[in-house]
Amino acid sequence: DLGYPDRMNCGAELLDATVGRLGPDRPAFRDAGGVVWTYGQLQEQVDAIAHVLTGQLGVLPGNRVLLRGPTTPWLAACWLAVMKAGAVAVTVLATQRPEELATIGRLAQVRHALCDIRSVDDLVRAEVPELRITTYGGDTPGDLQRLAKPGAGPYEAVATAADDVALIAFTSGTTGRPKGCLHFHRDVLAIADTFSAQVLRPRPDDIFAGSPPLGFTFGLGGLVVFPLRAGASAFLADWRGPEGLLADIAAHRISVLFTAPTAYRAMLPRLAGHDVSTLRRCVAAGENLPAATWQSWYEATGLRIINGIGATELLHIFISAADDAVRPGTTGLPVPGFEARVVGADGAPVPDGEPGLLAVRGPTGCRYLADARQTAYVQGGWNLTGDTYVREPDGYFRYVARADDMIISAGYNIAGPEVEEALLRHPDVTEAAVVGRPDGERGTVVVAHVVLREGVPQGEETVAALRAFTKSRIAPYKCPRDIVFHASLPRTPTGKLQRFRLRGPASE
Ligand code: 3SK
Repeated sequence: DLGYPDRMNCGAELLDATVGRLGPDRPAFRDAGGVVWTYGQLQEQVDAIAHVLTGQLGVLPGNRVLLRGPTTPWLAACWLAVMKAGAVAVTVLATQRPEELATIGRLAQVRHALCDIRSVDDLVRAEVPELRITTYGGDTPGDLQRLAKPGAGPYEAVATAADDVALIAFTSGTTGRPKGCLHFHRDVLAIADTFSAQVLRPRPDDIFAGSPPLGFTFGLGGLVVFPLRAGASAFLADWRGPEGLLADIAAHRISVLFTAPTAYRAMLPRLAGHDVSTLRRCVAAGENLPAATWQSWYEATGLRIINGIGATELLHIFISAADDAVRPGTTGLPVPGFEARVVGADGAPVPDGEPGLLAVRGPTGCRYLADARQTAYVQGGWNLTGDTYVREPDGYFRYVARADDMIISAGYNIAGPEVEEALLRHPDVTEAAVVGRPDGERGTVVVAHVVLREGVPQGEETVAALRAFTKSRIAPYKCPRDIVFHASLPRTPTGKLQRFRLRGPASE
């Protein structure tokens, strides 16, 4: 029990309470243009936006407000204003296309949108019925700035109930069918008071940065909720590739980094010439972190990556470990406040050391918006995440594969990530995705889709070298029958590998 009162507003708790505790003068957000907003300035902006929402726009508590734009302090301020106004934020990605926006608009029944001027065209094209779009930001002030009345003064946050819905977060849909996940005001604080406070342990002088967008709860938590709850600051800018992130770390003296395993891998060969000595915490989530990537980052920087598994359904990370508790090759232990176990198809726990389905429960949990898949995801109060895991005898949880990514070949169970891990240890491989392909003889055969280091030839010699390399590391029955080279692998807008797009005949 995190002891929250029945009435609380997460926007007020994150912003007003922090200003009350630490004063208005500390930096809150920095942007790519070098602008720094102090907590006091952020509070003024947020309150001005909240006045426009409830005044000129007529937004009522419980109304759904879609938020869309690049990662900027303005977007974060709009989110906080929606929270303080007691409305429900529907966060989408600036990269989502009209068709996806139309689906989200229809499912969430949004009637209002706050949208960065630079991202408005596709939202207009989505033709969401009765949607009133108010633009903000960019170099030219949008409607929001024009509507704001100077001197409107402080805005008193709506006294929402702790279990009023604050946020509808859409899953990125690795299989293309998005689901809206409802999260309460108390859930937003719970992720800060569990994973952040107890595993990450940020300090007020920390500067956060990272690649996940605010429309992905990995980014919203890591770049807005966690820094504000700790009285720290965040550098808010769009992902500009591994070189861009490394340059930002050096230029803005970043100390806490949130990004995906792929980005750590992509930064590794580019570390030389970039000062990353200000980093003290590195978090990886969004997909499996191979032990090889953890080890290489540790050797190059001396930093132990805090691996984590999170889910939009549970809002943020629920299994993780930091510092001396890290065991490379595992995800870690249940975050304090969460419980986890590994179960069989019947829902009963399987013995330690045996693979099964990961089940989790804790202060946050899945409530899908009008979606029949709820009953499959939550059973007996446990959230079934769709991942195959093993609980080791020492209580650590080790990722095996997404449950639907297990490959059964000639009666053998093969976990794609184990084969990927073997391939990724080869110095010429930068990305690997291993899937099954139907085969008349063996049922399914293992196919590896690989991105090579720049300049490595894609010919038969490389195929033979990778085959020999994997055979020296894992049992021959797990080794790829075919190896297909790609310039990049298909990913969702939040960076998750779309293995389903690689299944079927091996082709470029
Ligand atoms: O979806 C994920 O993988 C995730 C990871 C960390 C935090 C939040 C999320 C949604």
